[in-house]
Amino acid sequence: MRLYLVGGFLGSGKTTAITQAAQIFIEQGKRVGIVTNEQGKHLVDTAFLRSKSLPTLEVTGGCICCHLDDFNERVDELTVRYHPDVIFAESVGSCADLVATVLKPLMKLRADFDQPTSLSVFTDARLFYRYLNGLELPFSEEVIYTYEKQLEEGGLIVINKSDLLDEKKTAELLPLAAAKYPGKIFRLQNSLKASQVKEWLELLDSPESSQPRISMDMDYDRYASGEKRFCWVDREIKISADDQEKKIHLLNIIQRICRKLSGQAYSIAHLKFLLDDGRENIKFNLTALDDLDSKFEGFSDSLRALKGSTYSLRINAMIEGPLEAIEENIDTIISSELNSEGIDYSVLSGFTRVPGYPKPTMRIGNS
Ligand SMILES: Nc1nc2c(ncn2[C@@H]2O[C@H](COP(=O)(O)OP(=O)(O)O)[C@@H](O)[C@H]2O)c(=O)[nH]1
Ligand SMILES: [Mg+2]
Repeated sequence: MRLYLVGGFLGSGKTTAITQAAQIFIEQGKRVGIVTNEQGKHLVDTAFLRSKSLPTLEVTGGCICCHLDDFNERVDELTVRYHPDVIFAESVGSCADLVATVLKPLMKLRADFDQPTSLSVFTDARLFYRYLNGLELPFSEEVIYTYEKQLEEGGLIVINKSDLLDEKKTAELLPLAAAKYPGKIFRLQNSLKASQVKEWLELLDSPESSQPRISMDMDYDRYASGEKRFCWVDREIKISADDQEKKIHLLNIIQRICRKLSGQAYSIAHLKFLLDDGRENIKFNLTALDDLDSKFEGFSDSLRALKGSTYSLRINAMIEGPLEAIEENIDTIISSELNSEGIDYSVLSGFTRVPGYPKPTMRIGNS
């Protein structure tokens, strides 16, 4: 059984690439299992992957590194239920130190994984460009420490969303990256394209794919101070919108929350919505560097395609900013938008947390 561990910053495109990759393997006749991982409890990604009939289990409420036993249990469960040939594991985007706390421990604990296991580190091309050029970044220094450490430990860095960077910037980026990180493999990728995701998989299975085996020096106090700046807010609501007119309020909720939390007091690591009518779903995902208006183009058309009368709306917000304000804004927008029109809704579940101090289950340094 082959493990593909996919790390990298929040919103960099890990789930998108895994979704494509899983479908590619399935078309090739392989059996696939996926483990998602977030700080929250009611994950948009899990619901999305399952809606595509991809066998998916999750580690929630913290990262794989600090919940390695849970991760192992999920892998065992996937093995018993689906007999996978390959497993994709996505780590929380605010997580680093995966070589020492996940890869090395798994090599020790699990005889059923083919060696070597692979680690890809994803980054949004636009964020990486800004970082390498010393331009202003949308997150605090504490959070950027984790981003830097993710890049440091990756042998293969997938510079994802390459389609969102113009040619001139792309041409500048690669030499800068090679100069700062000698020896690493950089791969420009548009994960919305299956052909490019297929090439990534081929690279991971090729001998030139460089796999990191060195545990980094990691300042856990600094890492923890970055983690603490994030707030996670989950909501899942059920809404009756039995005529087309009412659906506009679902769109308004998503749009208003995005606008509010794009304000100065916040940095959006990710803001994800999954709207499901029981048969089909649409996903909306905003990250700090996205232009909201252009992201919304097309989204209202997708909403029109949903035909149900009852919807569930799942919201996952991972945001740098004050927790109470984030929660209050989300809840106020939901209630004001729906109450003003007398639309029935109920809150199915909710969850809020600020990640705690990272305490890996097992950490293996360099011997
Ligand atoms: N244009 C473009 N968008 C992408 C690409 N990969 C992911 N996205 C979008 O980026 C957002 C975040 O992606 P997601 O896979 O959820 O990121 P994750 O948090 O790393 O799992 C989503 O809106 C995706 O559709 C890409 O290569 N190009
Ligand atoms: Mg994801």
